[in-house]
Amino acid sequence: MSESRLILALDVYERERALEIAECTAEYLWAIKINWPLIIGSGLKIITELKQVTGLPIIADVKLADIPNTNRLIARKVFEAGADYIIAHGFVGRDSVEAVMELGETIIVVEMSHPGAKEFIQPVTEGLIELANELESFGVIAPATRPERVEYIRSKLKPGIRVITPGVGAQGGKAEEVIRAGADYIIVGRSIYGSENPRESARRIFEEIEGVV
Ligand code: O7M
Repeated sequence: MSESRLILALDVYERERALEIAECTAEYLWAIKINWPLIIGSGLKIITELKQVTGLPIIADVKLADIPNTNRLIARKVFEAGADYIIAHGFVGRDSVEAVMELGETIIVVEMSHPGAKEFIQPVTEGLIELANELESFGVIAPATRPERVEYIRSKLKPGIRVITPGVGAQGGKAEEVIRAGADYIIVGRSIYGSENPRESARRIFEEIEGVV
């Protein structure tokens, strides 16, 4: 089996449910992304538990968007809890992002997947791509709902900076299409954890993108 390019967005509240879904889908995943719903519902200790159960990297999607000191205070606790990657907003400025990057691998949001992203974020995507290039972040977040934007963002990014794309499935993005557009990884939440058979759903998406170049 080739290395997976699928990231599970584990947006449930309950610890037991999270661990159960993580364990049964792990075989088809590259990493698990946790967001505020799971952190609020189960606490930061869920990171260690997920790692123990799956052995996978954990991406903490806390979307940091504060002054450097506050970003640093939050990021420190999240990395101490075992997160391998953290997600930060770039629009707050270089100093805020740098404060996070000093502590660990960082993924910068350069454009979002929802319709409202066109109002304020898309107009500044260009500058956010430049920021990611200058700081050489681990990766960026780009919208799977707009494959043409993924292609554009990929074309402007330094090689080696990963393009990570949420919005597949529930938000309308198509896994294979967005990988063809240049995404390194896709993020899928509801279409896996909300399905009747999360393992089977993860397997189907894994197979859909396996081998796509
Ligand atoms: O597949 P879904 O729609 O159920 O879940 C998508 C996940 O990706 C969910 O955790 C969102 O918070 C996240 N996400 C987006 O959907 N759109 C974005 O533009 C950005 C993110 C994200 O992961 O940001 C880092």
